[in-house]
Order: sequence, then C-alpha cells, then structure tokens
Amino acid sequence: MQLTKQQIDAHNEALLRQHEAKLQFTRQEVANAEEIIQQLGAFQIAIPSWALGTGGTRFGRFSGGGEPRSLDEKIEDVGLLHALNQSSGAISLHIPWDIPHDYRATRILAAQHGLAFDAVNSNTFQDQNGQELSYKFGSLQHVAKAVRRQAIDHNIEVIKHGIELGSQSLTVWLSDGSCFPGQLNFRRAYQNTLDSLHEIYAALPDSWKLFLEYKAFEPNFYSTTVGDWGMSYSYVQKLGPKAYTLVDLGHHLPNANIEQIVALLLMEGKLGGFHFNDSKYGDDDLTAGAIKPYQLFLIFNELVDGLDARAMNHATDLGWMIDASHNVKDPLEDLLQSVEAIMLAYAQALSVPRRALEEAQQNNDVVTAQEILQNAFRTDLRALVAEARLRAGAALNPVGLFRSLNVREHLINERGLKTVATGL
Ligand code: LRH
Ligand code: MN
Repeated sequence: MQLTKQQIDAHNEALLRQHEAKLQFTRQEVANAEEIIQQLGAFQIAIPSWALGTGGTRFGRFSGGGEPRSLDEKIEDVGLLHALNQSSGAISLHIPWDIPHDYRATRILAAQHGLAFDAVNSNTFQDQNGQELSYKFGSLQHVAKAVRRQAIDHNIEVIKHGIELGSQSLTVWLSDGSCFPGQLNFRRAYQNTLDSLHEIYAALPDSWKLFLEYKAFEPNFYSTTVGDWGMSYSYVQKLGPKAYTLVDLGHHLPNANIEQIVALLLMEGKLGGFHFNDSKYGDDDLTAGAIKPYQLFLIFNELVDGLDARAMNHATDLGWMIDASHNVKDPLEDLLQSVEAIMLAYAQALSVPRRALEEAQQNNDVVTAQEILQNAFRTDLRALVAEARLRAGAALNPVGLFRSLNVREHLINERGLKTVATGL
C-alpha cells in the first residue's frame, strides 16, 4: 500500500491551525527551536526488517494479520512508515531471514520508497534447515574449529549481501555463552571469539564498520561471551579502527547507567550505534520511551554533548536503529511510536543550554544542573518534531493517519489474515 501526497496533505490541512498555535508557543519557550527543527529533519532511524510482523514469546504469538510475506513487502511497509514520518529512511536486514534474491530489483524497490540499507545483521544464534553443524554450544566461541569456520563464513556471506545492496556496516550479535558453571572455559571462549572476529573484520570493505552488540543474558543464562559494554569494548579495541560497540538498550542488567556507558564509549571513539527499544525487566523489546522516557532523554543528552565534543555529524556518524518486538500492538503503529519517542528525546537533548549546564557542573550547583535537565525533559517539544515532519512532506500525526486510512485493513485484504513475517 502506498500513500498519496493528497492523502497526507488532506490530513495535515485538518490539523494545521492547531499545530501552528502549538508551534508558535513552543518557539517562545525554546531559544533554538528553528535549529532543532532542522536537525530533526536530517535525522533518520533505521527500521529492523525482523520487526514488521507480530512478535511473540515461548508462551504464545497472536498475529494481527496482513504481515509482510516477503522482503519486497517488508520494504513496502518500511516505505509506508517513511511516507508517514519522513524519519524512517532506512531498513536493516537480517540474514537469512531476508536474503535478497535479486539485488538490482531490491535496490530499485527500496529507492522507489526513499529507503537506504542500514547495517546487515548476521545470525549464528539459530540452526537453519540443511545447516551442517549446530550452534547449540555457540558459534564464534565454539570449541570446534569447523563450527567457528561455518560461522565466520556466514558473516562473510552477509557482508557480500550488504555490499550488493549498498549497506555500509555489519552487526554481529552472538548468543554465545553458557548456561551452567563449568560448562565453558571463559578465556578460551574469548580467544576463539576474538580470532574469529579478526577473520570477519579482515573481510570488511575499507569504508565499512563492524558493530559488536553485547547482551547480559538470554538465550544463555549463566554467561554471555560478549556480555557487557566492557567485553565488547575489549574486542573492538583489539580488532581495529573499523570495529565499534553497539548499544541495545534492552541488553543491560537492571539499573545499569546506560547514559554513562554511552558517554564513555563515545569519548573513546568506539560507540558505533544503537538498537533503540525499552524494557522494565529483561530484553523486553518494548516501544522506545514507553517505560523509561527520562533514561532515553539522558542518553540523548550524553550523545549530543559527546558528538559535539568530537565534532561528529549527529545524523550520519552513528548507527541509529530500532530493535523491538510487537506482542500486543500493530507492528507499524508501534514502530511509528518508537520513532516519535526517539525524535522527541533527541529534540529535548538539543534544547539543553549546554553552557549553563557546564557552569552549574563547574560550580557543583547540583540543583541548577538538575533543573536544567528536567526543564528540557518537561518542556513539550512535540510541535518541533511535527514541524520537521510537515516540512519534509510527512504527516503531522502519523499514527492518526495510519488509523484513519485503515492501513492494516488494506494490508489484511491484500495479504490475508494468516500471513507470518520472517523474524523474531
Ligand atoms: C538480540 C537482538 C539482536 C538481533 C536480535 C533480533 O537480542 O537484540 O540485535 O539480532 O535481537
Ligand atoms: Mn538488538
């Protein structure tokens, strides 16, 4: 289903007067409102190809119907999101869930929807049909050289798919680890993983980046071989300048200070990018900003401060990706909400008066420092995010338009109720 400019214009027309009143008020509240609108306009968030269908847990999966049946339909769905918010201009593929069978046709279809290909993701956490050797006891860490070889070759194959599509980075997330004390020699697992990553790194084109994603637990529940930011950092330091750490917000132990981790990785020049989502307990993969919106703001506060300190380009120098799963919401509505929450946190961080904050910190004026941050978080900047969308030709209220056009109904009529998208 493709949206027309007329449909978007008619939607915006009805909301314009209310929007302009809110925008005018916000401009009075926020000194650098115009600058923020322009930076939001340049900011694009990649949509995961594996999160366009209904997610589930081991206890059940409740499909909503009209799910994409192919890579082409996934590209169409991301294209629809991008038409609604003009902030979802890239898709991140997961191999083998989304193997492109005709690179040229896939590139053309993506271009028609204004989409680029962000990081490609390898998968050595499942055994595929016909796979020779199992990853039951790990992949790059595995005690058997042949299993490590198989996993290295898969990652090199994923890079090849990415090169054909114009991607510029590989994300490696390893479920490798152990479930019981004594099961694994940690030092040997580390060394096997590092040696294997060196071979994958050697296969990267010069312009590419390798993102090494860490995770505290699941599916292994005693140790994870790339289990936290420190372990990932130690690997990427040894691998070389093209290797970076990827921060998935749901991959931390309870109460971890993620904004401090982000500040330090950025300072070290080893922060590669993000998988945005939210969680209350484990790797819940909930909508970004749905549970801990202040944490999301604090992360962006460190990002804006750290990116500017290194004169980095906000929009292009890090990988901005969502990684979520939708157990009870419409996948597309959930993704629209995640993009909105991320754009809002970024806008709030851009509105922080940096010099005043620095002065309060230098004076150990804790109250003023907190007041500055909380004022930025408590100031409603949604009109700035909406204005950035309006200027880009998108909808003032993406979820509202998605609903009023009965998009899900159209997709069900087109694809059927029982279709199941590849992915988690
Ligand atoms: C692991 C993870 C990883 C993906 C997978 C779909 O929990 O976050 O990024 O490969 O989800
Ligand atoms: Mn992830």
